[in-house]
Amino acid sequence: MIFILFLLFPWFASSQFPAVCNSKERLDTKMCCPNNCSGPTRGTCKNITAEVAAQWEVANRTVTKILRDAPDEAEKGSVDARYLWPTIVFERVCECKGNYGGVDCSKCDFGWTGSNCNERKRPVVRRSFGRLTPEEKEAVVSATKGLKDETGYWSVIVEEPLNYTFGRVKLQNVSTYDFFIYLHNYVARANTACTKNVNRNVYIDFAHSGPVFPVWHRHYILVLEREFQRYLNNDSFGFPYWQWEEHDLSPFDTKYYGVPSNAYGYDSAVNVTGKVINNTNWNTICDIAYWQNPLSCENHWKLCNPASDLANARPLQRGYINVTAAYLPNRDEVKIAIAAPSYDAAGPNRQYFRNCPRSSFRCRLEGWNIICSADICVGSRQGDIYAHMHNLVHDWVGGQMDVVPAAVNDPIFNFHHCNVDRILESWMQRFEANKTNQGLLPAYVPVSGGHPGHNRDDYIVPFFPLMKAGDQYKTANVWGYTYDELIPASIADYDISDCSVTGNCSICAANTTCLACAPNQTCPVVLPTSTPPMTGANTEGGVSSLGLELGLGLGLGIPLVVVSVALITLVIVFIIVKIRISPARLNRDLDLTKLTLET
Ligand SMILES: *[C@@H]1O[C@H](CO)[C@@H](O)[C@H](O)[C@H]1NC(C)=O
Ligand SMILES: *[C@@H]1O[C@H](CO)[C@@H](O)[C@H](O)[C@H]1NC(C)=O
Ligand SMILES: *[C@@H]1O[C@H](CO)[C@@H](O)[C@H](O)[C@H]1NC(C)=O
Ligand SMILES: *[C@@H]1O[C@H](CO)[C@@H](O)[C@H](O)[C@H]1NC(C)=O
Ligand SMILES: *[C@@H]1O[C@H](CO)[C@@H](O)[C@H](O)[C@H]1NC(C)=O
Ligand SMILES: *[C@@H]1O[C@H](CO)[C@@H](O)[C@H](O)[C@H]1NC(C)=O
Ligand SMILES: *[C@@H]1O[C@H](CO)[C@@H](O)[C@H](O)[C@H]1NC(C)=O
Ligand SMILES: [Cu+2]
Repeated sequence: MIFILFLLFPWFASSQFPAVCNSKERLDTKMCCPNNCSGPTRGTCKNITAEVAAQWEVANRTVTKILRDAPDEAEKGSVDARYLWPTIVFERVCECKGNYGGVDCSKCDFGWTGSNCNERKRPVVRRSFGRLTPEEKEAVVSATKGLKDETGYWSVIVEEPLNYTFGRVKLQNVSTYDFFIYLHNYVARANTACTKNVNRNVYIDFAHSGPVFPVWHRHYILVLEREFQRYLNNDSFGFPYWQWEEHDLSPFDTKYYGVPSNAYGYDSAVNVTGKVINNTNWNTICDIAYWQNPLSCENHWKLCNPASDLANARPLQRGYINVTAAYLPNRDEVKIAIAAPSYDAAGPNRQYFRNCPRSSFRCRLEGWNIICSADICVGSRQGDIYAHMHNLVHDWVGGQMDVVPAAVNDPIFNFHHCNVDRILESWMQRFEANKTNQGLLPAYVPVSGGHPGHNRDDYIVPFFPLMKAGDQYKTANVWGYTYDELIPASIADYDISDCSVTGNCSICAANTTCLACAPNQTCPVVLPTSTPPMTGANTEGGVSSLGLELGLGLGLGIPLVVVSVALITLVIVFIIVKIRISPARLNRDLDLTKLTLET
């Protein structure tokens, strides 16, 4: 029965927005309740305006006001539909009962199966790309191309209303893969480049640089995995991860996703050639911020229009564009990240952003904190303070991957983020697996006061059907998947607060002995491998906030970092000195016009 429904309404697969809601009537009535939500047994069509308004009431008002007043801004000229998501577009949507799911409740929620969706789905196993059989790798590669070429499931916003009483959004039906590129582009729209004008000096992003980062991307991979399962007609397909902490380079093969490039500099990026990717076969979209001046607000603000981008599609590229010396983080750095005691933590001005206290797992994972380990030490107070962990991997790949709004054009993005999710799961399991700490998974924070989209009860923008950040914050088994291998936390969580004033120390032991140095020294210190004490200490490293005060971004200042790509026997170390931007820029207050980026 489900199967027949599926054939009849293939576009009910799930999420922004089901293609079937791309009709004048549905847009005019602001109602997206396909199939009448399979009601009354499975779901009902509900007006969510009051609920969404209440959520936004508790969010940071400075940001809410900027978004609300958007039409006043000459640069924008239209309403920002992320505001009160998704009610600018649809006010009535399906609310599914029990474990039913999907936009019309005809499917089961993640992790459930059976005709009544009351049986637990046997968890799919997500494995390292390198450990897949040649046939399995081949299936992933061909499905990537298949999803790039199929349409009929999704539609995206290509025009927003002129103001709150006049005009409607315009949707465009897009290919399944392009839908994912778009999602990521849309959340980060105008995040950095527009901080001075459109966003009035406030960094606004609905997926990055804030508490929602780990769960936003967890949800993203779940939705993506489901599309691969559908395309491959294989319910037990687990999305593979790129095990970059082991410096596994197996996805980078001309047989698969093309080779990496270590060319440095914006102009030296190279075109990617792989099995399904070449100049004519893999059109990029939403990449204007990559191709044109990434610092231009207009390029960041412009809504992505997949159809018109198609007309002048450019090749996918790789190569360092802005970080002097990127490298792949290693296992010890990941272990240090996993040692964090809290999910997230507010900085000195009560903000959850980049200047996070050391206790914040989210910050360590995303890559805003200096992270050092025995054989490699990154992080310099003078240099690339933002280039760590997840951020750094984006830098290492370069090309579109290194510019937030364009990043998903490179399919490597997905394998990277699956690994990021595996690190999140490793961190969660530290608490879950410890019997004495059962159920003591640190709480999702904040409940209120954070930027909209980042609070516990906020709907994650721009997904559809709707999902709350705090609801997504659950271990993988709840969502019906698992990893073949997690990373154990076996490194003590050093409290660097005591020696945060000693210029060159990046990581210090609790007794203030400096264990690793920055910026250009490697400290051959072997970190102890004891189990981390879960102190819950909430200390402020002062590192990132210093960077903010100086207005440092990636590539600003004098980055001096050691690059080390180790392939069992091969170790390449090189140091590059580069002065990126004139010192005058450093004097500006809170200049966040970072051009590379952190997805
Ligand atoms: C939803 O409810 C609000 C008031 O609560 C109302 O203004 C709006 O028209 C309703 N929308 C729909 C699509 O029914
Ligand atoms: C988008 O695709 C859906 C499903 O194929 C279709 O019902 C709808 O009419 C299309 N909308 C437009 C504007 O092309
Ligand atoms: C489904 O996908 C998994 C990989 O996740 C693979 O091992 C299995 O062979 C696939 N099953 C079929 C029937 O293709
Ligand atoms: C990349 O492809 C574009 C468009 O086909 C071409 O103009 C350019 O020369 C290529 N760049 C390199 C480095 O091959
Ligand atoms: C609200 O957000 C603004 C902009 O990011 C920030 O400066 C301010 O500190 C935030 N307020 C609170 C109470 O977090
Ligand atoms: C401080 O701690 C480090 C690492 O645990 C240790 O190697 C060092 O000997 C200690 N120093 C002192 C003075 O106790
Ligand atoms: C380390 O970096 C500083 C500037 O950050 C520079 O003055 C010094 O010469 C460098 N030392 C080495 C050994 O490269
Ligand atoms: Cu991202």
